[in-house]
Amino acid sequence: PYTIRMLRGMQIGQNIQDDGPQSHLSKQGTPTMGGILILFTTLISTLLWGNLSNHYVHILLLSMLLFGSIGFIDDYTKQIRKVNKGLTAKGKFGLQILCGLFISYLIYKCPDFDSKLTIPFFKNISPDLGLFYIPFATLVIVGTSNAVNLTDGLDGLAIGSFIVAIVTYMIFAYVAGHVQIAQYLHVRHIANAGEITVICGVLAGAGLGFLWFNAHPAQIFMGDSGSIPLGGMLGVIAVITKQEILLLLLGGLFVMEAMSVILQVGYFKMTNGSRIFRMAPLHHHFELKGWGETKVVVRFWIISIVLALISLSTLKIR
Ligand code: 57M
Repeated sequence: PYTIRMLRGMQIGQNIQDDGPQSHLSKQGTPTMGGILILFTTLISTLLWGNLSNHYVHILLLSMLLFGSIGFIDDYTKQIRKVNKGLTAKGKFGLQILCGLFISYLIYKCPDFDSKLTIPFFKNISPDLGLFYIPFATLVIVGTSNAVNLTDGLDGLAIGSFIVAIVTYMIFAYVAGHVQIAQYLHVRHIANAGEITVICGVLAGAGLGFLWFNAHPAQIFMGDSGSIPLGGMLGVIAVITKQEILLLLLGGLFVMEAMSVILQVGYFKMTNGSRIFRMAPLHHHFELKGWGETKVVVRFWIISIVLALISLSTLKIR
């Protein structure tokens, strides 16, 4: 509440564009950049509970810092300096790719890391990408960062689905980092990856704390300072735990939202103005069909939970 009051006092409030669903106009001025609070909490808890000599912990904290800075610069220019509309789309994407490449290179260079892929439901197929692992991991990290950002358009939607995904990865990280359990489940053992469990737990806790205030009607939005680093970290965790392909299924909701934008924009350009959906990203389509905001959010959470349960089943069904 203190931060919300402070942001209000500093007039860091969301400017609602009038081309979106009309129901969003009442959200004008809602304090934003709450993501900083999530990142700060994550940092403090990781420093308290994480093993600070673990290189995967270093990489994740660095990812948070790099992607958090991109989101912060965008929010800062939009919300505080109010000089322009934030970073240009190309500028933001370029910075994300640079950070993604750097982080992927660091992961690739970790002594206990290999460039083989895990294919969900198939335990005997694991193609080795070699050096191509770096662009592949960059695609996963940058794609996830953008997909979570696009999903962040309704109260509680992005953070709720993020918590579901991160709790699932918490289980995968524990399994991959535990020699006996990994062996028993025929999952690739990744030495030192068990420590990622702590960061997943921390992110889930910080996310729940944020959701308390972001639940409809939201008292605060996370802003790009939240959605870009949270998505980036989710991608990095998928890469470190060697469950990158699984993210397509586990994060299926984020994929669906991003695909709806790609399809809508592509079709819009091809046909000079026709649309597949009433509005993209997909959550706006259902809002314009008359579903209430909470109905869309809760139903999308249900989809996330079902996808998480199917993803967990890959631990045994393979
Ligand atoms: C993120 N940001 C929200 C908030 C949040 C290419 C195009 C599809 C891009 C896309 C886009 O800009 N996406 C980026 C969407 C915004 O939320 C802020 O942004 C942060 C996340 N980055 O934390 O600070 C609005 O979302 C609502 N919101 C909530 N509760 C929350 O907890 O209600 C957010 C968090 C907030 C608030 O209203 O203001 C956003 O939607 O702008 N663009 C779009 O998404 C636009 N779509 C569009 O133009 N579709 C076109 C096609 C052809 C491109 C179409 O389908 O016809 C929509 N967004 C807006 N207006 N503002 C629709 C039109």
